[in-house]
Amino acid sequence: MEKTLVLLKPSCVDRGLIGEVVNRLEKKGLIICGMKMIQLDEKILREHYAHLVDRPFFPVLAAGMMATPVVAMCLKGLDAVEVVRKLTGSTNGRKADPGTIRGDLSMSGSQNIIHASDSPENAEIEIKRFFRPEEIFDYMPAYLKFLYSEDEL
Ligand code: IDP
Ligand code: MG
Repeated sequence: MEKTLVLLKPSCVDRGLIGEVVNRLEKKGLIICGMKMIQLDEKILREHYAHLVDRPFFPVLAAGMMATPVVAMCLKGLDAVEVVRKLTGSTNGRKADPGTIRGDLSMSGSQNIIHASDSPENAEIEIKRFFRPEEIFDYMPAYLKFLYSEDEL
């Protein structure tokens, strides 16, 4: 089953929205296979946001991501990467569709609640960036046969 990496950003943690976002992901049927709170630093953020390091907003982004600890989650499901990106919504909370996490919970293009891997390849890299192998738990929930039909599994 495909895995993806989510970070609940300081905008989520500080505003007391961890439960709200975890609830949405759980209710959708994503299986939580790793979850922990961590304090990010400049080094890991330069790696994680390598595609943005040269952008003028990077210092503000990095400071925002270090403002509180974040919650890192590894989620599992069929097409988990695409499903979580859809639940997440587009980058700017003011433009994200209502019904999405960002569209419902954020007013910002930077303080936008959640990070979600954008491809299965990046998900693998990002899961390794934030979790040691022994922190990922590959169990299957008892309700699996009610979450998917037999021919999907
Ligand atoms: P994504 O989170 O929707 O995948 P990316 O382009 O990968 O968007 O950007 C990573 C993060 O960098 C965004 O979630 C947001 O927090 C921040 N960011 C992206 N573009 C801007 C911008 O133009 N201004 C300020 N922050 C930005
Ligand atoms: Mg991205």
